[in-house]
Amino acid sequence: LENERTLAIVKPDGISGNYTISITNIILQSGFTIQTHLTLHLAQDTVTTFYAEHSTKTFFPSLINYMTSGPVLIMVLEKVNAIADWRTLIGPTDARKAKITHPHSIRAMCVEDLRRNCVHGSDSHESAAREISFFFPGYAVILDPS
Ligand code: YYY
Ligand code: MG
Repeated sequence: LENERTLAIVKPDGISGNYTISITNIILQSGFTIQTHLTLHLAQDTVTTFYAEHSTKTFFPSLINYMTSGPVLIMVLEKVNAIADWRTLIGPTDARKAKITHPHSIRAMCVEDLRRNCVHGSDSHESAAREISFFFPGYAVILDPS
């Protein structure tokens, strides 16, 4: 089994709610390594491009507002099966549902809300490849075989 990488983001409500340390502890205790990280206050253009797949959705303006409302912590996580395992750890998109169906998930721990759901995770190999290189050019989703 090969290591793979995924992109994780602690969103503005995760930072302002002081969940960063709890979240990074969960990440490390779950066997991920943090390959690189960056704290940024994202610009509207950056979020618009990052979430381009959602540009036609009714929630898009509120998503842009939310993601530009404060700094975020962006990380590249690595382990075997990183992409699926990080999605499992964060839980369902709607944190109100996460509290019921996935009470130990990160989203259930942090939030009450559908829109402000505390964390991001790449949803597929293709997304992870695109999202990692979007913020960290030179970092690949899979390590070079050597
Ligand atoms: O991948 P994930 O973050 O779980 O959900 P997406 O369907 O990709 O939506 C991205 C982001 O948009 C979500 O984390 C919250 C927000 N959002 C929303 O505000 N309202 C919705 N009905 C669906 C998603
Ligand atoms: Mg998504």
